[in-house]
Amino acid sequence: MGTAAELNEMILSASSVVFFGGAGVSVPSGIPDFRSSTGLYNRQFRYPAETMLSHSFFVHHTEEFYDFYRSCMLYPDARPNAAHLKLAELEKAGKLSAVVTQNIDGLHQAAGSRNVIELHGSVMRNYCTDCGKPYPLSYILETEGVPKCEDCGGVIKPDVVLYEEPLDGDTISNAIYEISHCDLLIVGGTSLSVYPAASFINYLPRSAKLAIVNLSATGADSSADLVIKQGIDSVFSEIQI
Ligand code: CNA
Repeated sequence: MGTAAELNEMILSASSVVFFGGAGVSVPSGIPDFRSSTGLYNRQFRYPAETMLSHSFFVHHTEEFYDFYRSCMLYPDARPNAAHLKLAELEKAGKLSAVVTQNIDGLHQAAGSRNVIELHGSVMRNYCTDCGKPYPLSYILETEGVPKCEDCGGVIKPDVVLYEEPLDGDTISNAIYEISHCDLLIVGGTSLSVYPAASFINYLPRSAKLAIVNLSATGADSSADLVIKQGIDSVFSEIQI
């Protein structure tokens, strides 16, 4: 099994690193992932979590969507952990060109990362589905039931990609551009089971290296140059540049 020291060597030898991450990155910050034993998909709700996070559920059961969303998807007190902070440091040092994330929690930006490509949107942004007026996360937290637009009364929707919804085209292009121009891709805290996001790592050039930091096995382990099955925060806290 790979070690943080080996990852450190790979980072030092690389000239352009991209990080591709998922919910596991924020688990040490206290935000549950989906597919771990403690994840949301293993908890009992009236409807399956995947159903409640679908576009049709948002449209037809908006009140229940917001019950689930406020209680299980919003963590306003969560703070960046060692992984978020080290990635921001690597970018500042000119080593890392982008963080491509499936996360919606805004913790990479809170840690200081600038080029964050959010494949699935962000809970920080919300908008009126009728007039488009933007609303901050605080508006969702301060209101009860279905949040409505102050100007037109329209239903407000989080700028989060729900199941059945397409990913934004420019965001896909940016992610693919960054991955296809790096010489080291670090994949971390993701089961690589949500598509199309997981397929973007296939744009990594053949000459580039692939490192995976994930507690459980992923479908890309066999093609990786390094696989570390440890907590992502402890691995990144050992990286020194
Ligand atoms: P997932 O399918 O739940 O997989 C998470 C992976 O992280 C699993 O393979 C775990 O083994 C691994 N993992 C958990 N804890 C750690 C840790 N401390 N160190 C290393 N690895 C760990 O989540 P994915 O991101 O792969 O799936 C994509 C979904 C999850 C996206 O659509 C996200 O929007 C969604 N999601 C995001 C958040 C968030 O923004 N923080 C939280 C929950 C779900």
